[in-house]
Amino acid sequence: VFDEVCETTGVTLSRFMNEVAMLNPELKELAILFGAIDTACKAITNLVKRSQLPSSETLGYQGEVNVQGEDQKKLDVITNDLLKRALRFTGRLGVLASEEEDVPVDLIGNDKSDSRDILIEEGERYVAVFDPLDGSSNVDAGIPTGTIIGIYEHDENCVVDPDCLGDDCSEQEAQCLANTLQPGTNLVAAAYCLYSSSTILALTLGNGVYMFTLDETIGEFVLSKPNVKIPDDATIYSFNEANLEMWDAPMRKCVESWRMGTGKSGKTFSSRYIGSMVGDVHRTLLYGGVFGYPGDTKNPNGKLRLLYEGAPMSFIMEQAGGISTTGRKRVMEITPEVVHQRVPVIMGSKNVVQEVIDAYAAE
Ligand code: AHM
Ligand code: MG
Repeated sequence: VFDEVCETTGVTLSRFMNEVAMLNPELKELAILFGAIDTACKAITNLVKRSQLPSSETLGYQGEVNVQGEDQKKLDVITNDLLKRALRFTGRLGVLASEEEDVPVDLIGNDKSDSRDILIEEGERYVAVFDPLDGSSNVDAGIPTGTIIGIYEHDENCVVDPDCLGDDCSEQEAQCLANTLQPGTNLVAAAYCLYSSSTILALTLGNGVYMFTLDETIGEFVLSKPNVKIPDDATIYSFNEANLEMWDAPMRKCVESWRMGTGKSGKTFSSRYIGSMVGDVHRTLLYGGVFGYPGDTKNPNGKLRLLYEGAPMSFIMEQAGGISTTGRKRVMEITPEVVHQRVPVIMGSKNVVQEVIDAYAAE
């Protein structure tokens, strides 16, 4: 019976994670976190899909005036709460940081945002960093959005005593919250979920990239692309070119050479830009090319956030055989100093991104 089920459904995400956990018992807890991610991403799929319907209960269609700003904000908040709750109730999380939380949330000591007690399991604990709905300003136009998640190990000695007082308490808290400020090289897992014509969940546990497509007929993520590798060469670039005049000179020169066909490949490039990082990176992984949000004169560190956008997406890109750089440095090697720190990101096909690194080096 089991074989038959698998033949009809393929390898589901839960089966995949179960097998990973059986072969690597130390990853058992990680598999439980992915169970929460699995459910949260399915729920977010439905929220995004239904958000523009007049009958949408969660958002309540407000008509033309309010549909822009207000509903958008609501969706950000709802998806943040959804993912946060899904992850924390696994009992395997020590602390989390999110684009939608001003400061990291300590889940062991005193998460003041939710008064319900949760059981914290003994054993391995993790730190989750995420952007629950990246590119959410696109939702009104039905344009793809995505969730980005990074998982780090938690320092097991770090527990805030719920009865601590004053300075003692803030010191303990600060130390625990600093658990979120780890470089990408410490990531044990990263994932993104793309909400588009299909819902696609891509993940890495540090051993290649696996993509799962949501099969809505059975409500499961099914393995659709095992061990994805990005092409080493391709002729697509993906930048907000309106900022070109403000970019660092090496970046500008590279894009200009790709336009003219005077880059290393000698070919003229095409431009593709959704303005939704998950969608743009997903396409780049599959078709090759380069996606970036470089530094410019107004924002020397670009727009994207290191912790929950730059680092997890760079981990996935590198695991698919690509490169991710600021132009001067590997994104994965940067230790964040603050949670919402920004970072210039240029990632994609090996040979194309190498041209950017070379241009910066020649500066
Ligand atoms: P957000 O976190 O506020 O949604 O912004 C991040 C998004 C990315 O998905 C995308 O790559 C970038 O912003 C696009 O920015 P721009 O509109 O400046 O091109
Ligand atoms: Mg974002």
